[in-house]
Amino acid sequence: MAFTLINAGPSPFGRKVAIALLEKGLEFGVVLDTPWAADTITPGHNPLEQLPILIAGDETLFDSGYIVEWIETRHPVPPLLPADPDARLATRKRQMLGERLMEIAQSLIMEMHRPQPSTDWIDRQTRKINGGLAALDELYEHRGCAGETIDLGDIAVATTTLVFEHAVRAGYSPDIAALHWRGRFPALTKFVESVEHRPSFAATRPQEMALDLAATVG
Ligand SMILES: N[C@@H](CCC(=O)N[C@@H](CS)C(=O)NCC(=O)O)C(=O)O
Repeated sequence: MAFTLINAGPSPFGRKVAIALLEKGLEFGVVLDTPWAADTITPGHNPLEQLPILIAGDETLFDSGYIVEWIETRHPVPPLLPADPDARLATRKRQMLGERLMEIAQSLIMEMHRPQPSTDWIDRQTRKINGGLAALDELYEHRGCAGETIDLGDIAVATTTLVFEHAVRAGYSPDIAALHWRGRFPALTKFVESVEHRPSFAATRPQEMALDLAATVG
C-alpha cells in the first residue's frame, strides 16, 4: 500500500507518525502543507483542519494519535505497544502526557503571540508544562533509557520535548524557561538522549518553515 503523509516541516505530531512508519519499515511519501495558508490542502482531507494527515490507499486518516493507532492495528510488527496490559497502559500514559504537553505548549506559544497576551493564561499553561515534564521525569526514572525497542510513549515524549528546543532555536517561540527540559529533568534527559540519534529520529529532524504566528492569531 502506498502511504502519503501530509505534514508541516516542524510538526512534532507529523514527526511522530513518520517515526512510527519508519520503525515499522513502511515506505511513505511526504507532502508539505501550511494549514493556515490561503492555499492549504489540509481542510480538503481533515474537517478539523489540522496536520498530520495520512493517506493510506483509499483511506484518509487524521489526528496523530488515531493515525499511530491505525498503523499499530494494521501493521502490528514490530510492535510499538506492548502486549502485556500493565505495560501497555504505562506506554499509553507516557504517550498521553507527551501529546497533551505538546498541545499545552502550542496554546502557550500562540497566546504569547497575541497582541495582548493574558498573564493568567500564560502562568496556567507554564505551570502545566512544568508539571507534565516532572511527571514524565518520574516515569522515566522507572522506565530508564530506550533499548533496542521503543514504543508509542517514547515516540510521543521525545518528539514533543525535541520540538520544544526546535521552537526556541527557530524563533517560533520566545525562549521560555518552561520549554527547557534538558538537564533540568535528569531521567527524561537521559531517555531522550538515548533515542534522539536513532535512525528514525535522525531521518525526521524538524525542518524550518516560514511561520508568522502573530499574524495567525492576531
Ligand atoms: N491533535 C492533533 C494536533 C495536530 C496539530 O495541532 N497540528 C497543527 C500543526 S503542527 C495544525 O495543523 N494546526 C492548525 C490548526 O490547529 O488549525 C494531532 O495529534 O494530530
